[in-house]
Amino acid sequence: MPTPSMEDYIEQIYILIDEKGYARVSDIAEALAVHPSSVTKMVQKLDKDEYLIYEKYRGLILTPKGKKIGKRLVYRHELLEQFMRIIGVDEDKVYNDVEGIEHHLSWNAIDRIGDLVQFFEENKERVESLRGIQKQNEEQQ
Ligand SMILES: [Mn+2]
Repeated sequence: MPTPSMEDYIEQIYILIDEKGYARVSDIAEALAVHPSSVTKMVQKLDKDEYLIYEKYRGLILTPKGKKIGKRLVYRHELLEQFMRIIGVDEDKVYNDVEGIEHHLSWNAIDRIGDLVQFFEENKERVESLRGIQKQNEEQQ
């Protein structure tokens, strides 16, 4: 299993390739706000662990294993953002909160959160009813 830091890289590389067709070391460094030399180091490790293939002057491509996990990591991030919005977290906190928790939940918890999101998505009255409780609680504070 990749470490949290490896997960951040794989997730970002997957997004870059999905959006631009390629992922350069400089783009990855910018997206993750890290030094390019850290990216090179991590990319070499990811290559060694067979998540991607890195050729110095030709860029990098994800292996099937890297693609599969990248896709899951992006799904997990998006699901958790959806979850945060459903439970009513302030929009300006959603992204950072997801970044803070995404690596620390089991896939079991992710699947159950998926059920919960589905439960609310299937019937918007459920969201309204949750908002009612939230309003009550905020008024009591
Ligand atoms: Mn993320």
